[in-house]
Amino acid sequence: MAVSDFKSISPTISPSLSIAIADHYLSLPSDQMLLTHLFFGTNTTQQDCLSIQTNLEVLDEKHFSQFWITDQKVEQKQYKNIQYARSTDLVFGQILLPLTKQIDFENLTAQAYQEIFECLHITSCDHLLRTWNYFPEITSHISKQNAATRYELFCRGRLRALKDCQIETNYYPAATVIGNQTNFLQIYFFASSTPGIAVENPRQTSAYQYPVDNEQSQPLFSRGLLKIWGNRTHFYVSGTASIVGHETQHIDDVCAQLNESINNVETLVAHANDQYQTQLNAQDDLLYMKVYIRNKNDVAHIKQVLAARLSGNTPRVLLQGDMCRENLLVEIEAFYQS
Ligand code: 3EB
Repeated sequence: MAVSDFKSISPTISPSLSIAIADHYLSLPSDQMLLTHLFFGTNTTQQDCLSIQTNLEVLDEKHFSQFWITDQKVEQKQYKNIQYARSTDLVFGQILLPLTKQIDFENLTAQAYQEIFECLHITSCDHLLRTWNYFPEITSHISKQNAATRYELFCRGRLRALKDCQIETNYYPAATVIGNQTNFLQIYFFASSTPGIAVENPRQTSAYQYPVDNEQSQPLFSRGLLKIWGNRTHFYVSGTASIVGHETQHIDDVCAQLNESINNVETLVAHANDQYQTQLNAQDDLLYMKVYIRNKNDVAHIKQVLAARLSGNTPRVLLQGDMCRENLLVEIEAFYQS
């Protein structure tokens, strides 16, 4: 969306919510407010709103920022370890917790999600729509005695907090979980006062039904979350990898993995349209695609696949990140807006 399009967002339907991709500072019309600014790479923070950096290396030398714009008045607040921005019907927040070698990562994750749910409760925005989760050593085993990886401990902590807090929704948010190279657990999240619609992918086993050794480590997320904001449709697609059923496909072939991941996203969009009478176009309504790449050497191959599969002007950002399964080389995240 061009910056000049902002004025066309209907202010009569409240709340309006629109995401713009830009590489520079934005000045908005007086009836529009920034809920948050998300940036990747070394872009500078935006001073007048909640400004969130994702500490993953950008592999295609481009600045990439998202601006979340609403017509509701926005306030910035803090709750325990959470910095958040809120309007009457929207909350965007971030929790950052330092890691130490001895830390119990399951407990830390449970604490983080507990604080998130408390924050949603006090803001009356109980419907968690989307989360992004980043932490180091995602596939490391915690100790020789413990077969669980950090990712599994993350899943257990998240599940425990979800069960304990008994939040009033009957679906899971869309989510991304990616390994970073920092010393922090970073979670940022988006919630609203009204529910969205969870969409599953007919090509994939629902993650909350994966066959797992321990049901306490079930990954609780939805493949995609559909949300109507007035005259706009948003579709938040979770981190999506080369998984069909519940099994990784195309081991050691990064191009085939990326093609399979895009097939998964396109199937999910078609399924959402079928089930909920939305009219999302899998190419034209794609606001951006984020691509998490395990090995930096794969960037040239990744770019070739993206050139073949996405329309030329769709913003994309390539980030170094680790997947939760060792055999996954790439994972994508899509955001639709129409
Ligand atoms: C997968 O499909 C890949 O645990 O919240 C992707 C997105 C993945 C979110 C999560 C995990 C999560 O299972 C991994």
